[in-house]
Amino acid sequence: MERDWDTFLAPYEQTVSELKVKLRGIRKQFREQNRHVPIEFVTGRVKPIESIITKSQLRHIPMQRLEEEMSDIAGLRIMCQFVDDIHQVVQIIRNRKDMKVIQERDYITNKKASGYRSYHLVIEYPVQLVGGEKKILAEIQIRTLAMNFWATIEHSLNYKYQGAFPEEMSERLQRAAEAAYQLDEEMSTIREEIQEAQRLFSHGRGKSEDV
Ligand code: 0O2
Repeated sequence: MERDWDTFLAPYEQTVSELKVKLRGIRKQFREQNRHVPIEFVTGRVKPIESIITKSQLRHIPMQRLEEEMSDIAGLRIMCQFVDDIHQVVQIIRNRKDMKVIQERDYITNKKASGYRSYHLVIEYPVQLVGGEKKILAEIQIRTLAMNFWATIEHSLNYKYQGAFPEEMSERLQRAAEAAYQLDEEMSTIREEIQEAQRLFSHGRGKSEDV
């Protein structure tokens, strides 16, 4: 039987819209409190129908099991300035009462063979529909701007090569991923040194500020 995709995807559309508002709300709260904002920006999308079908065939997921077995139909991405911010955002999400973390994948400590780095959370989000509550799975990818820069370009190149990079190209991409990671490390070190200098400076003046 033909699937009614509009009806199937409607709760996912609602989930992505609500989560974008909520995650952007975290950013606003930090700004209002004059604290360092751990979230740079948030994006979200519902997986296109063709991608759902392709992934279900690749992973042998039966169409009637999509809700339970495909956790990234609703997808959110949170971009951060620093690696430390990622851990702070993960903790904020773990503490929330309006969503439940059901899986965590740390591709920062354990990068993928491609060189990909990101922190992935699968959450269960109760969306309120006219017919009652429905629990929707959503994937939240949390990464630095440098990780996002690499992943965005690698993803579009991958699409052009249909996943079959020549060996030399994948080695160069892995090196580029490492360079992006080194950049993150260096930015964190610079930030720590600035924070330390501020602490020493404000010590005498009885003031402290968040970098
Ligand atoms: P799209 O177009 O982003 O939606 P598995 O791969 O089996 O370990 P699974 O279920 O695919 O597990 O989840 P995983 O690996 O935690 O997350 C998959 C998503 O992470 C991908 O979604 C990408 O968004 C991202 N991702 C994972 N590996 C890479 C990579 O090597 N390069 C880039 N650029 N992104 C990656 P989709 O559905 O593949 O694609």
